[in-house]
Amino acid sequence: MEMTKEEFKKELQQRLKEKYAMDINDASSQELYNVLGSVVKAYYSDAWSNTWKDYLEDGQKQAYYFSIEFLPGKMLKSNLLNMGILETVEAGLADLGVSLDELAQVEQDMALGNGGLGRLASCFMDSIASCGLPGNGNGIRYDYGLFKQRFVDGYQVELPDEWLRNGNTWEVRKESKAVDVLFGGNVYLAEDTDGQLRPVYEGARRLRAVPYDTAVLGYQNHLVNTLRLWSVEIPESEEDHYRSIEDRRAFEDLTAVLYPDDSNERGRQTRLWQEYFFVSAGVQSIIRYYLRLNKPLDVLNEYVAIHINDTHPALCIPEMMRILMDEHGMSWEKAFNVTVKVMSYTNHTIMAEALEKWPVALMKENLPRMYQIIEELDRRFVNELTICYPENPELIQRTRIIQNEQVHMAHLAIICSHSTNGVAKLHSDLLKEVVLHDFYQLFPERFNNKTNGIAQRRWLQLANPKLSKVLDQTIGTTWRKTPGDLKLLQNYVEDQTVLDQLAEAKKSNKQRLASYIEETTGITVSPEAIFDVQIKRLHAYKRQLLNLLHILKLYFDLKDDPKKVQESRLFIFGAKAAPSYTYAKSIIKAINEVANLINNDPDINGRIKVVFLENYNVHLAELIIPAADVSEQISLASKEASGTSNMKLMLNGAITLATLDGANVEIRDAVGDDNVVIFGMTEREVYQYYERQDYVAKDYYDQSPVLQRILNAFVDGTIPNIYFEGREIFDSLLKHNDEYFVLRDFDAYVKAQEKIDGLYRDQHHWQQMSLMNIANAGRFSADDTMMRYAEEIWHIEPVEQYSKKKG
Ligand code: RUG
Repeated sequence: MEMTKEEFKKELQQRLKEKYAMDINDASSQELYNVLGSVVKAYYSDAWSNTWKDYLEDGQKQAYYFSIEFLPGKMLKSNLLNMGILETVEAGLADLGVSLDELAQVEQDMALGNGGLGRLASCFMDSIASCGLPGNGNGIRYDYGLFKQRFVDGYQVELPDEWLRNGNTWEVRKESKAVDVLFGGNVYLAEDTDGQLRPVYEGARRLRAVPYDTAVLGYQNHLVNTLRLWSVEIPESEEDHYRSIEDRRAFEDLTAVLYPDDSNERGRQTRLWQEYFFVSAGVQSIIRYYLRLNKPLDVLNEYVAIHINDTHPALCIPEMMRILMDEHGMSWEKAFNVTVKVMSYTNHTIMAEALEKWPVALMKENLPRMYQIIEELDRRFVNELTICYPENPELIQRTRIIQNEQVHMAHLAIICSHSTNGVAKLHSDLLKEVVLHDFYQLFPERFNNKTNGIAQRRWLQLANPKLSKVLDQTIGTTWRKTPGDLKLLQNYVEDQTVLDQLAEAKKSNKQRLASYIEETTGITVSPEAIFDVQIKRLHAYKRQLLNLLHILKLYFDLKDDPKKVQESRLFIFGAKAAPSYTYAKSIIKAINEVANLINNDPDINGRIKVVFLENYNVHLAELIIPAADVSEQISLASKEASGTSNMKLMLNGAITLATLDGANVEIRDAVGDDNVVIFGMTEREVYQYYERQDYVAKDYYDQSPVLQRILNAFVDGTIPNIYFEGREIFDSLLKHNDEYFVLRDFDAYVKAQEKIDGLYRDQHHWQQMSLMNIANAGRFSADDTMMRYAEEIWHIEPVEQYSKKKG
């Protein structure tokens, strides 16, 4: 994949002529972007097909990462970076009078995910390829990605995300690889001509799953894996089955929209269909590919690993059983044995409401064969446990797959796979000790931790070229391939020149963000202020409300004493709320109204500003994160499984202000107590409250005039235009006893914020802390995380190593 600047320019101009019969000067940005995309694609196409062929010829074991969400963001620059031609292309375009940055803006963010879960899947895809690992993604090609968020009078309004409107340069439709997926109808077992019992389907709906493949380029290693996303179509042979256009539409819409909910999934038929659709299509295509290897199916696990990312793809298990038994005549025992060895599962939450369950009736009606297999899996599990633990029927009741007329997807995933992992040490411990304790006792060897990681190339090299340059000049360039080498930066903690350069890079990123804020919101902000950032989905447990209460405290303090010594602060929020989550939407409205109040109050004179940026997405994250001074990670301890914005912000030199939750604990361990600010209850204290049931939020209000003034502001008109929302928030804290202990942690949070203020005042020391954060962020590289999945769960090896062994 090599190319000189002149070759690139020639190729671009040639293709522009071929496609649009135009010269550079006449082409629109969209046209240029399309052509640039096709040039880039042509450059990696050989490597893509070679990777595929090599895997096949070598009989290489491959991992398949099944996820209902992928959130890759824009791909142009990351593809160029990974191909090693970012600078060549940038310079070539500049020669032609075109800015790469401007062209990159034309690309629509591929937002086929809600937040952390989907973004993690995409970071993993990048790292799998960059580590030379044979691994592919499998998901859904939604016609509409996560909704576009607009604020109208401070309220969140959701608009459709028509990301495919101008086509998608990166995907390749693979009609010949389509498979059929069956839904509904009746299934019964009947003897076939060979005497075997086989399922007979009556009245089932047959839909076609068509794959769209996207290349996933490894970082400068000539390896190109595949992200396969499935789209629904109606097979020609089935067209007569549709009585009306509306009837047909309902099926065609199966892959139309992403469910805009990241943790509280309501039981919906379409969602269940989506889950089965991409799982069935994916497993079928894996088996079809495997059969080309001419190996027996009972050693499938030596060639294939399937990863179930959260429970949404857990139907992989019965679907694999179905294919092995119904289509290939394997016995139940053998099929189960292989399936367990092939499958592994990651849990991403301990929140009970987010642990998926499907009503038996719904599953039976829509996926009758799946249900039959699940029922048998459950029956056999119960039988086995009854033999092993005859004295413990409660254990059986608690762990079985089908309970109270519901299918528990996490139970299915744990019982029928060989590995269950959490996504940060604390989270994995909680799974073992509390949430999945029964399963841990049954299958201790299956439980493990794999702390999340981030694609450091995107979040540092691409998002923060200024900092990257300082790093190159200071510690050389090896960190670009080996993020652990960022550690070398620690040697410069006393070097004022380096500290100044880091400060300069941060300032320039803050200026860039300040310009964006001014352009998009009209609010003028000073790059001198502390940029205090909370970017994540809006959810009560993440406690954006705690942040808001503190902002109000600062506001009232300054109103009372305009001379109060306090660093200027810019509070930046980015968050989408699920459209049906009214409480989260009320918090958005409240933040926006507080922002209006404070930003326009002449007494405050700009010393505090609050900006809620619309439509938080991957691209915006790339702009905000490099500019952040403070990283707000303030969820109630035990609730955030890991978090990943915490890692991205740390890597970009922000100081973490955090509770000991999720991966914050490991961030603290990595940088040491002196380089983070920790506050609030520990997860143990939270559990103690749950046990004693003695939290009384109102006591905190009654005893604190400060809290009284702040909370009253929500209902007494101090914060304007939030009559209903203010009451809802006020009541959630006092009448409904503050589910996420916001009031309990408030004082500690205020003190922690005061500490931040003091630390920032000493700029030299602040820069040292910032440096230590960058230097110690290497361990959160998704490359390392993926190597651990590869070695300990999937048992796959980097291709290089594999070839060496063969040689
Ligand atoms: O809430 C979690 C985050 O803590 C975590 O970092 C991320 C990736 O592991 O997954 C998020 N998550 C959890 N998204 N959806 C769920 C529940 O299904």
